[in-house]
Amino acid sequence: MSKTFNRYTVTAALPYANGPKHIGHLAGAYIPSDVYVRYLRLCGKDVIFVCGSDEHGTAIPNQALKENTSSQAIVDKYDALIRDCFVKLGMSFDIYHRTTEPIHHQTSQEIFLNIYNKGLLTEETSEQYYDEEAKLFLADRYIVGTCPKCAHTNAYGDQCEKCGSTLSPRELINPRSTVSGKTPVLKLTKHWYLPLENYEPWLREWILKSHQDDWKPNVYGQCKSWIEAGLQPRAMTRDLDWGIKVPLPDADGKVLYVWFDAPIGYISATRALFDELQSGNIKFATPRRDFTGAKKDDWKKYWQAEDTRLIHFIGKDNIVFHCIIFPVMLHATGEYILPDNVPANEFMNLEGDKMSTSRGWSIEMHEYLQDFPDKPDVLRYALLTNLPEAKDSEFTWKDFQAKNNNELVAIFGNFVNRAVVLTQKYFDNKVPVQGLLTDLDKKALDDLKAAPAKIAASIETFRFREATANLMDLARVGNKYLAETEPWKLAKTDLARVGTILNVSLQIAATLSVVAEPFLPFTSRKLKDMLGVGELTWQQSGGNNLVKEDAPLTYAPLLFEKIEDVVIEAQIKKLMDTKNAMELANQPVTPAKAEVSFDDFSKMDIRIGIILKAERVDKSKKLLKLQVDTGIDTRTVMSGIAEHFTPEELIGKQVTLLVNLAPRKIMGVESQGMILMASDKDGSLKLLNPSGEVAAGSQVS
Ligand code: B3M
Ligand code: ZN
Repeated sequence: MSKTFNRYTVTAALPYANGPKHIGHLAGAYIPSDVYVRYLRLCGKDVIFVCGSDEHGTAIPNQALKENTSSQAIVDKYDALIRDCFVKLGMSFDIYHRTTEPIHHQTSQEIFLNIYNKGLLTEETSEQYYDEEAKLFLADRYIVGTCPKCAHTNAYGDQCEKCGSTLSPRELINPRSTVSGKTPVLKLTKHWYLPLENYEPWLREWILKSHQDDWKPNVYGQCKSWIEAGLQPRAMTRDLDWGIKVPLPDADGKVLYVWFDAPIGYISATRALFDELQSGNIKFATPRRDFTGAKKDDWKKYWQAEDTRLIHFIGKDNIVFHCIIFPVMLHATGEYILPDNVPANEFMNLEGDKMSTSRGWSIEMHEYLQDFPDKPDVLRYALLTNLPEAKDSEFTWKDFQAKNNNELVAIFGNFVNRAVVLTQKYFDNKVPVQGLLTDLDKKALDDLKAAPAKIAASIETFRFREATANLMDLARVGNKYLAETEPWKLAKTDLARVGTILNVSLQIAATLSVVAEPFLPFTSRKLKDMLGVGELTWQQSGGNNLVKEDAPLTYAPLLFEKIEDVVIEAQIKKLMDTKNAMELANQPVTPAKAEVSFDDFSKMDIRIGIILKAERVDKSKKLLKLQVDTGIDTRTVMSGIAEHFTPEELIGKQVTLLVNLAPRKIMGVESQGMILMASDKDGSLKLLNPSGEVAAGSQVS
């Protein structure tokens, strides 16, 4: 017997405000959760949708180091960027909060003390990795090393991004500090641990027994393997100066582990929502429904009432935190409900490789919006039809183009456009009389009637790819109906019949405007305005009288436009260029050569010369034959720079050259010296010339 729920709390993983977020994050947690909540709202459910920036953890100070700024500046910058992108991509949170807000610190410390005062945390002094040069204990993300499971050489202290294994720093082989690069030492420090092992029987009951059928196999499976592997105590505090202070007297220099405070961010965001709604002092709330009469303490209904359904939307790398650690924390307090489902998605890859901002192999949300500002729904649709719901999936720009051109334009847009344009042409832009229905009309209306329930069934079971396909199937019904009835051919002979066909078509379009809203909110808005149907509920969709006879239609441009090959080719080139640039930037610098003595160095006679002549060398792609005025004499020097400079551009240039290098024959020509060049990471060669004009023969020392 499934439980009856009277309200919903839906959360989407709080993205770290440590940098831009890419479209893979959208496919993981954000688009699915938005579809789900928008659907619940259309069904009139009491639902809140919370998210916000995750602003603690080592990812933030790490980025601050890279950008040579403060952690606060980093979270301010990226919280704003991510927040803006979510708005432009139609994420309909009721609040997008921040974990640096005081109410979050307060809520996190309350929950920590609740568990601590119950004696449910264990205190342990143990050896942790310490960076002697940076003078700081190294939290998980500050340590990298070789993964013991897959030998990936840059695995983090808590997780290997390559094989997804959850690790502890001591498991890493050849650990090194990401701060100083040095090998860390072990140093004693005290922390407070959540003894997960004590909750194994309870977790077996709560997850393995009662959620065996309703949690997705990928989620259930990961939880099962975690529990079967034997749960370990997990430190809930860290030696860091960025984070929420541990509210205990003997905890100077210690903060709450980010994965202790971050999930509490959902609760503090809910508290902030009702604080703001009740006070009217709106700072982060963007209420998407009528919250009239909301009271400050209403947040408790959404987190402490057993008839509330709590659903966490996340990516697979967050499963253990949302299904094991956070539920244990909530259970330990004895005051909170537990997630009823955690429909985590796997990863979305990009053009055959794992998406990664740091490797330059990603499509950042803000970059997409810069290039396609008027196409948020196209991205939503392309992602929805490729969601990694059961296994990793793939985004390719070609597929993005195909989904837009072959489905959104050719089916959805084409159907609506023909129905509206023909109504405009033959019926003065007013909904025609429906009149007598043929079997074909009735079939179309039967398919229409059945569509919302099919889409709903998929959404209710978190199968959003299938739900999106069911949505497009309704547009196909309309498209096929027009193709079979060909009203444009009947206008001269049977206008009444044309009217019936267009009326039925507009009924289909009206339902599309409702059931498309969770998936394509911007298109849905345009369609509703075009048809003048107002705000219909999910229950009203599928009906045969949503658009009233003689009601006026509002003209609107095409819902979707074709995307040309040249646009896609430019995106693919941009992706390759970014990746290449990142690879170069991340290329390690050539290590220094063995030490030489000053005497060794002083034997070299390095001068500034001027190139008088330059010519290509037959049968050689690389060589140029140069005549160089060395100030001492004019001599011939052969140099492998033909692929980097034309002879013409070298004439008159000052160069740095080693004049006492023993002469040697190159391609039959005696070369008397060597031009010194800088070889850049991308393999290009740059001349070394003085910062100002100097006489030929000037010595370099
Ligand atoms: N900040 C997301 C991540 O792993 C992490 C989620 C927190 S949800 C409480 O990037
Ligand atoms: Zn690994």
